[in-house]
Amino acid sequence: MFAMKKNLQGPFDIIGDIHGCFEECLELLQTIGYQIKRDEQSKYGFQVTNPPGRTAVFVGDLTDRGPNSVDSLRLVMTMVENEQALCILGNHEAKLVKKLSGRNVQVKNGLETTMAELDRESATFREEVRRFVENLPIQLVLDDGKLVIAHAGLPEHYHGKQSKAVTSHAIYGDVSGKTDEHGLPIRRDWTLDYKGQSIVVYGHVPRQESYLSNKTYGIDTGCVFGGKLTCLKYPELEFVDVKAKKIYSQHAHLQF
Ligand SMILES: [Mn+2]
Repeated sequence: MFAMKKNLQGPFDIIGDIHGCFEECLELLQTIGYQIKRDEQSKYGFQVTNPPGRTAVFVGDLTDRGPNSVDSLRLVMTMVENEQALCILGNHEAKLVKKLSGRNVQVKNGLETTMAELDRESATFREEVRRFVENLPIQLVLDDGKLVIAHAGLPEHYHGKQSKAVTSHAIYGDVSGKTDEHGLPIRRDWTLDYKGQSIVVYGHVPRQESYLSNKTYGIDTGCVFGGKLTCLKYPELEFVDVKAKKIYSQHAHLQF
């Protein structure tokens, strides 16, 4: 699915890959002015008040590896349902929807933590998650086209386009199918020859620090690996981050 929301002009608070780091997500949102309460009466268990005029945007990979994927889902589902946030599809959601649809996927690379949590939830909630994830767009074109958001980023010729190649790049990045000695995919840095006018914001590639390259902003700062969770404020283009409370998962290359 694809979402053209050029008329939405922000301001936005774009949040990097959560991967089940619910506590850090809560702390980050509260730091930037969101009020969040647990509320048993509301559909997904939370009540959120945004700072005036602002909309949150989640870049995908909400779940897997971290300690609390279910509350991460409940919070984001609340905010999306109430039009307080937008969320796009990450590769971990792409796999989750396959699993929840009964397709044969390998339950590894963190999916085992999410499935263990979801197995303790009701069948109704699992179905709500499946439907939520199934409907996530793969790219967002916002603010008259001045801002493009995709989980793994997108080169200019894919902005506002729809095809298998666009979907693949948006979810997995510029991958060759080759893996390194740790079994991690080898990706080309597509941002190096980006010459577009639009600002592109993405997650997916965990780094020690957020990464600005030719008007593209990589904001996955490896929270689940013990790094931090980062927000990029738009149009201010200011970063706000909170440190991970612990190392939840080991990354083969990254040390924090
Ligand atoms: Mn990812």
